[in-house]
Order: sequence, then C-alpha cells, then structure tokens
Amino acid sequence: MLIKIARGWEIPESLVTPEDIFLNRRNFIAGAGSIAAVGALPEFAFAAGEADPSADLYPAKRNPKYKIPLELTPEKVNLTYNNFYEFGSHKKISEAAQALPIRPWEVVFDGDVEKPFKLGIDELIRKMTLQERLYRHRCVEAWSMTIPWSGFPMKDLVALAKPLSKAKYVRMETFKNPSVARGQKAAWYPWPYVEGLTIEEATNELAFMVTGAYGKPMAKQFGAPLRLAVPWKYGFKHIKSIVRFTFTDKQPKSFWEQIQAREYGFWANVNPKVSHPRWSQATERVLGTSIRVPTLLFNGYGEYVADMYKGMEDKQSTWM
Ligand SMILES: Nc1nc2c(c(=O)[nH]1)N[C@H]1C(S)=C(S)[C@@H](COP(=O)(O)O)O[C@H]1N2
Ligand SMILES: [Mo]
Repeated sequence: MLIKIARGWEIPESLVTPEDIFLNRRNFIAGAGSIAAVGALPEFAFAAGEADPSADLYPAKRNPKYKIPLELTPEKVNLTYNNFYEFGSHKKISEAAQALPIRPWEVVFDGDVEKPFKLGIDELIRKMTLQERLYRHRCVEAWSMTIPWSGFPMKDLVALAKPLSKAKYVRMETFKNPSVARGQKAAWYPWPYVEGLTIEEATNELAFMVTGAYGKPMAKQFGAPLRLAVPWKYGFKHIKSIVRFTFTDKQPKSFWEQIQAREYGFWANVNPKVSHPRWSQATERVLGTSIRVPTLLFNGYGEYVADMYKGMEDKQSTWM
C-alpha cells in the first residue's frame, strides 16, 4: 500500500492490481495531496458573491489519530455521487441540493434535557473547536469512500445539551422543506429524515458532528450545515442537514426503519458476514477507483466501538 496501514485496517495486497495502485496514486495526488488546490472545482456551498460565515474556521487542524488505509476519495467524486433523498432517490442530486438555504439555520435541543434551547448554527460551531479527521464511509449499498471531514466530537454537543440521566437515546431530525427539497413531495416517504443513537454511541470518541469537508465548509450535498459521521455504522445512519436533537428514553424509529425495518434497523453496525436480505456485504466498491475491497467488521473501527456491543454479537439486529 502507499500509505502506512493503521492497525485493524489491513486489506490484502492481492486484491489490489498494479493498475489500481497506479490509479490510486493518481487519485491520491489529485485528491489528498492537493486539498488546498480546490479553486478549480465548482463552488457548491454558496452562490457567487455570498460568503459562508464560517469560512474563516477552515482548514481545521487535522487530528492525526484517525488513519485510513486507502487514499482519499477525490473531492469531485464525492461531490457528485450522493445519497440525499430529500433531493431525489438517485445519486446525482448535487445540483438540486444547491437550492437548500443554509443560513439562517437553527438547531433545537429538546426532550429530556435540563432546559430545551435553540442555537443558530454559527453560534453552535463557534462554541466548538473544529478538527479534521480522515474517515471511511461504508454505504449499506456496498460502496465506500474516504473523506476528510471537519467538525467536532458529538460528545461535546451532548455536553452542551445537558441531557437528564433518564435520557438513553438521542433522536436527530433533518429539515423539512418540500418547496426546496422536491423529494419531500413524495408522500410515501416518512419525512423528515430521522436517525438515532444511544447516548453511549453518541459520546463514543468516533461519533463526529461534521461541519466541513475537504478543508472548507461542507458542500450542501454532503448535508450542510451539520451532519453526523459514525464510521462504524452503515451510511444511512449519517443523517444530513440536522435541525433537531431530541433526548429521550425511547429508541427512535429511523426514516429507513419506518420504510423497511427488516433491511434497515436501528443498530446498523457494519459486518461483512451479515448479508443485506438482497445482497452480500462481504466486499465494497471503492468510489473513484475500479477496485473492490473486503468489508471489515465495524468498518475497521472495532478497537473503538466493539465493547459497546458486548453480548449482542449474535443478535441479527446488531448488524442491520
Ligand atoms: N437527510 C438525509 N441524510 C442522509 C441520507 C438521506 O437521504 N437524507 N442518505 C444517507 C445515506 S444512505 C448515505 S450513504 C450518506 C451519503 O452521504 P454522501 O452523499 O455525503 O456520500 O448520507 C446519509 N444521510
Ligand atoms: Mo447509504
């Protein structure tokens, strides 16, 4: 491999052909090696002349602890291959997503908290210390990407919210605005998008609130201005464009669970040995390359998270 492999990440050399290595080296140079040289890419986040009020906070200092085994997915690839059903049930939603107004943007904290409150996104971001982390992302559809997210630990957001001890879960909600998000006109989906984590998961060091990507405020199609990253779980848990955090003692029912609980459950921890009812999860297609690599248990993050699921390993629901 081109980059020193972090513990727990090993991908057999045999799965990578020389062409792939060459391709990856090119991607690496074009992607990871030139995060600063983004001027040539289309400016997605704000219209011309409009400045993102948080732009001065980027690039955030990289936290070197979180390593990835493969090169970063080129920015352009990630910017143009997205799941964001609010803007359509296909991957080419990047243009449509530009219609989403991301200022002003209020975030509500309610439920079992000391005192419910609302906070403007810039006020929230500026209460936190931003850092950059290189994370892997594994979609339940068996593709994956790697991405330099910027943001802050979700633990810090939970601390700010001051949940009561009876709160066992945090329920998160995406905006609802069918006039700009045309996908939300499809009444057969249970809008708004909802996701949830246990408090233990939300305060795990890997759970990350994303505000930026590729060294600048995150593009709208990534879920600006606030999105979740829980890299040991399938991609649908990574809820985008969050407007509400509700602390509760009841396990939240997520968007996909409401649609098809047999295929998309609450836990959704990555496991190559547990197939989706309609396809294998053993390998994944790496976006921006021609390779497939084996999928790893907990997407390779077991050393951080496996303890939370002790005794649940045999339960099918842990993995779906
Ligand atoms: N609100 C909302 N969040 C969402 C989704 C969505 O459709 N709506 N799709 C999820 C899925 S299935 C994946 S794989 C990731 C995709 O993130 P990306 O487009 O940045 O790759 O977002 C997740 N978060
Ligand atoms: Mo996904």
